[in-house]
Amino acid sequence: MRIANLSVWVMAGVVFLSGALAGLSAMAGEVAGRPVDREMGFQRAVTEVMHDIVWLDNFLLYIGGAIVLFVTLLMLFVIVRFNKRANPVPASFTHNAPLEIAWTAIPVLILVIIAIPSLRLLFLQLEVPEPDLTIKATGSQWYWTYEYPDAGIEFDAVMLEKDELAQYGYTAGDFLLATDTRVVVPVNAVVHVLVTGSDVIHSWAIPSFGSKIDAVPGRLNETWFRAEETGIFFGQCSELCGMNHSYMPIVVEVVSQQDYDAWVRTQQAMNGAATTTLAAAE
Ligand SMILES: [Cu+2]
Repeated sequence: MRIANLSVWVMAGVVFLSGALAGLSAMAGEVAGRPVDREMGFQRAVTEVMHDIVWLDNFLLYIGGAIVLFVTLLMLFVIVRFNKRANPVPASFTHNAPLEIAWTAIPVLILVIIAIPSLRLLFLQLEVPEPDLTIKATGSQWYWTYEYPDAGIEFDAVMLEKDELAQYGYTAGDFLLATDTRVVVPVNAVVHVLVTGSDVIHSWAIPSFGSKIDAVPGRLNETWFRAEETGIFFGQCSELCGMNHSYMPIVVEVVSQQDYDAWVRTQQAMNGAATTTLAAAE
């Protein structure tokens, strides 16, 4: 009777906690592309990879929760049922073949169940689909350089200081996330990102895209994303790279195809102007 009461309370507690956590992540899920005050879960996902990462995380949470609940109930049962007072003369057997087979086979089965979606996600992240657009991101102490090899565009993205934010259309809350230039990509396009470092190891990471790949000097890493909605998405260098590691954020602006084409033309005109000026100066 006492045990039954206890398990009801434990189960009520677990249900309450999971409800509260789900509520919190739903609350934080209104905004995509940036961290939010009191956020508990992930930033809202806008790519297939990130949707799958969130799903896998929840899936593992439920499996882990069920195991914790099971072990806790088992321990409580043993404490109450087999203490010295309740069970003064203990049994003396040492083996139980069916039980031993079960406690080996069931964990193996659980690991297999976890491995299937994990490997599926790993291959989804690592196998880059036919790209619509390729961008090269080079990490340097302490800014990122972006190249669009097909369009002949190249620029640096440097973090904005507090007093520069308004001038670039950002608010005070964007400090440490906003940069002077942005990576611009079309919505629903497969963007192939080549990532390298020029000095030390950096890491190009955008939480809402589920993209995170090390930028290693002398090595070309690759990742990809296909953003499902337009907007501005923030990320940060995610490999300790030195004194100003936290001052080299990443900004990706996802726009419509027409806006992207217009942006490319503007950038090409600016680059062209710069080249002409240089040539004139020589
Ligand atoms: Cu860095």
